[in-house]
Amino acid sequence: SGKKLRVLVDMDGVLADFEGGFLKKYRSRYPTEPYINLDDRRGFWVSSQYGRLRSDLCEKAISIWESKDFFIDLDPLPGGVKAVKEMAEMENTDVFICTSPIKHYHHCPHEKYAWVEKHLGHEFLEQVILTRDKTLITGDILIDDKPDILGVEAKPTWEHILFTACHNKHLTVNPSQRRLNSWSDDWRAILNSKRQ
Ligand code: DGP
Repeated sequence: SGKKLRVLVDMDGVLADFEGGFLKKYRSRYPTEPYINLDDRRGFWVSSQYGRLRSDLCEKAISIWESKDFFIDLDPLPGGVKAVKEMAEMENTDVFICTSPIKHYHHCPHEKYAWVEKHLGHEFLEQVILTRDKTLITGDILIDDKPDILGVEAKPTWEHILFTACHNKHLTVNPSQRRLNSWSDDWRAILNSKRQ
């Protein structure tokens, strides 16, 4: 009964393994440079933490995700593709992939569509929302690993569900903020809690 539930699902760090893909390509391109193990990642911005390690590593980190094939080569995170496909099949449920492309646009937007087509299927391209400001998008839930999702809209319609990632697992968030620890966690219960 009631209105359809609208679920917004982030891509990098939620469906696609940005952190793992980054570290693998960084170490392969810069085998003699220091790096940060995923267990030691702190803060959303990879380039900021690399810049604190050594200032020139900031731009070396950026060079990785600005390279061709970075985004298309990202592995799916465990259970994400299956969960999103199941969600899309649920009654009274609309699912959208809501992702912010990097501003170096030469490869990223194209490869994000290609990733969705490859892993979720051609029909799922209909569900893709590329935006740098997720507060403008209306929905009931936004599943995203970024702790602070800000934009021009001060009161977004969605409830942000923090998806646990290497960079946010140690964060003590606002006690009212709900988490999804992985795709093995009970995402169905979170969706059902928002239904009328
Ligand atoms: P989203 O997960 O949709 O909020 O998109 C954020 C994008 O930014 C995603 O592709 C990961 C990427 N990203 C991670 N760390 C950095 C960084 O230090 N600098 C920049 N420019 N982008 C980053």
